[in-house]
Amino acid sequence: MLTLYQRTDCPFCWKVRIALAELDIEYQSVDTVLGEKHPEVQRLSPTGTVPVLVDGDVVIWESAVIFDYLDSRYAPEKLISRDPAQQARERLLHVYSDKIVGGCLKEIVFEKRSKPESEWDADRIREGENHWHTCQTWLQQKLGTDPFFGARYCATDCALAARFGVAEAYGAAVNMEFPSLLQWYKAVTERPSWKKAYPTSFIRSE
Ligand SMILES: N[C@@H](CCC(=O)N[C@@H](CS)C(=O)NCC(=O)O)C(=O)O
Repeated sequence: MLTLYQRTDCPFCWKVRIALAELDIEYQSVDTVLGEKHPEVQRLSPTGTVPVLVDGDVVIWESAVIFDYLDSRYAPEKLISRDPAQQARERLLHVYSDKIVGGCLKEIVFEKRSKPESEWDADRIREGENHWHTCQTWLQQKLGTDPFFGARYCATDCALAARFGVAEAYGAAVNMEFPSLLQWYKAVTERPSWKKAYPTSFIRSE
């Protein structure tokens, strides 16, 4: 059986769990906690980060490569298009999700989870929210009137669903200002994979 080393609220781990659920792949989970130098993760991964997927003697410590592996090993073309131009479009949006969306949400999440509300840096949160607004404007334009970010539900939808889920959990949920994104979020959260992969908890300051 596959083993996923992960942290429940980590968006990189969350998107992998969504993909595993979408592909109906069974796995066992080894949960780590924030800041912990989990000995197995340190041994398996040169970056020391989660997620790490172990499948027999195959060890993968980078989420994008986990998606590639799951696709070619277990479910070809289910989450990754084989059309070169379409695949490139989907991959770029996936990179945007990891780097740009991840970057601005980090400002909000790190601030809100690290200290009590009375000590939050309002300027930092506002800056993150403004940046998040810009991201949503850009993403809505990319989505247009399509139901999903790929030609059909794809790896990018898994990645963005987890990011939007983090935003929601930290008070920055998509709203009526972005009707197409809202409709997309409703569609991805109604899929069985959403419930199966949803984090067991989010970090909050005492
Ligand atoms: N590029 C990596 C990024 C993974 C990453 O940054 N994981 C974070 C959690 S969200 C991590 O493990 N940080 C170290 C820690 O939590 O101790 C990937 O896509 O897998």
